[in-house]
Amino acid sequence: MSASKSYLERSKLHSNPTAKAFLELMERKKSNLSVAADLTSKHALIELADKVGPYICLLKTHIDVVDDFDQDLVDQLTALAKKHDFMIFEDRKFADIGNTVKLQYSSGVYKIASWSDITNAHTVPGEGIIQGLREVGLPLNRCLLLLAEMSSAGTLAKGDYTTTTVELARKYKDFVVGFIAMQRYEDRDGDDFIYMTPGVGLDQTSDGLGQQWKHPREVIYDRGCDVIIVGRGIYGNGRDAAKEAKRYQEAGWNAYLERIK
Ligand code: 6AU
Repeated sequence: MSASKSYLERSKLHSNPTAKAFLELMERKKSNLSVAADLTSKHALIELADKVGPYICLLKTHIDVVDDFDQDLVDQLTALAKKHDFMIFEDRKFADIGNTVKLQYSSGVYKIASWSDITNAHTVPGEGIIQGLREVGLPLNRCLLLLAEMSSAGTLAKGDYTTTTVELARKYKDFVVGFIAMQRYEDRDGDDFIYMTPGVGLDQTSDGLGQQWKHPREVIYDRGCDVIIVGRGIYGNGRDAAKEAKRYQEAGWNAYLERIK
């Protein structure tokens, strides 16, 4: 079972080069924390990335909410990724037919494929969405997460939808390296997917808009997921982001050590 192995052991056997590098990075940095940097100004986003950089394995962006987006923002974020040793995940949640997502991933204002190591997609359109993204992403050594479940109340991503999404991931293992999920699924035929879980908070359980927050230990230890994705728990309500990031890093890492013991 991949859940009981260390990130380092898993990295040695992983066939996707980006997933391999990501698992190595997690072990090297002792971090399974991804910060969801949902900020609308370039300056604030860069400042947050620099503050939390030492504690994270992955910076998650919603680049289309930034009012003053420009190429310099991308250049600065990629420089910070080098400086602090983290990867970048643009949480684009692609959801269209293969041909359209190819254009959305490669082109337009954001040119996501040119800078984002990891991105994600819904499987509503069927496997064409994976094929389209894969044509763009694979030659650039990018990789994809599928949204198998969501953290929000009343989500429709459950049951057969989740099961079929996992089947699709198995079919395109060279490009699909994991899931946005609320729990780890059973491994089959040497599966080693990376499970990233949003909806994580130490101090609050909901936001009044459907988001549901769980404790890092519940996510990593009880539910067997690999990465905690934390947004407002770290930068919300005027919090000291560096201090909070350290707190979440420790909570996530201790739960992981307990799991692989
Ligand atoms: O910690 P929060 O609630 O401030 O931020 C959670 C982040 C947001 C959401 O867009 C994202 O996680 N998210 C996702 C992702 C990562 O795909 C899926 C989901 O089901 N729930 C969720 O909150 O940036």
